[in-house]
Amino acid sequence: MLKARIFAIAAGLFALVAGLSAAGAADLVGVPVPWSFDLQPAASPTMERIRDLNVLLNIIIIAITIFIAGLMAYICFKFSVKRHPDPSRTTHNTLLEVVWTVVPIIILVVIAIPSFKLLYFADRTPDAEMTLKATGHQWYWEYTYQDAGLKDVKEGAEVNFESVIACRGDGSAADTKGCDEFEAKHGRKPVRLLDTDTQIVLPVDTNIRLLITAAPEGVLHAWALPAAGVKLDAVPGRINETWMRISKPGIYFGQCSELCGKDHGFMPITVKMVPKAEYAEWVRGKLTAANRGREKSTAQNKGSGKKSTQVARTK
Ligand SMILES: [Cu+2]
Repeated sequence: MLKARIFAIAAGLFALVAGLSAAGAADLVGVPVPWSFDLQPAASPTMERIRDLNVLLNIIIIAITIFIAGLMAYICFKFSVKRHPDPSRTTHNTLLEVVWTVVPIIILVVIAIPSFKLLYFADRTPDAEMTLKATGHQWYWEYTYQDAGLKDVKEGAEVNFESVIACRGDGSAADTKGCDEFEAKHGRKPVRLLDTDTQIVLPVDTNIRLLITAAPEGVLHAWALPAAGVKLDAVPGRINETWMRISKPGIYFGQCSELCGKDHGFMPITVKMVPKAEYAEWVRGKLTAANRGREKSTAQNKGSGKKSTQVARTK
């Protein structure tokens, strides 16, 4: 009876959790749901490997915990004063000392090998198809498509925009304004503290090189997109590199993940993954506008004798 009831509760909990993770895997990825746990569903090869490593580590941790707890219970029972009034005076046991030194070393090696493989895998991709640079400011992100990934786009063309939190959504009058604007534009309420006024649009099934840095006059930030397994420090005066490849279209959420100051909690990251054709259309629209501005500023710079600020494509 009791067994059946425990089984029913466990099955119910499992169904609830499975349902919630399915809900989390919908169009909006990375939205918090009540009672959820575990990592976000993997959307990139890096995240798949992070999840695998997580499973391996959990198996090792649980096995060690059970072994140590069992050993402690056995010792407490077997060698209590009542059952073992006359303790042994043994101080050394060579075999035991070798075992308890060598076994942890083997465990660490078993952990280190996949860890290093994963570190190098996430570090960079040998064949990046496009390059996105993210710059952390106090307190928002700026994005530059240094290489938009279109073969026919001329050198120096790039897209640049700032991405600021859509609204803080804490209910105060000043904050609801942005929320209403967002809802009018997107037809849904903004996800609290995760939606931005300008989404990063990226193509699916593309190796995207990510360059992460922070404004020279600013502070440390970290660009993180959990579903893609990306979390990298944004350091003033330094460019860190990583990459991602996401296959499923959708809107992915992340946040600044380095305590950076008073508005650390208000600099989210919103990535919209779209089919390649849709991305090409979007980026072309942005490029035209960007180049028009660039041509104008180049003409002005020439007039004033300044050098052009064009940036060469990274290829
Ligand atoms: Cu930050």
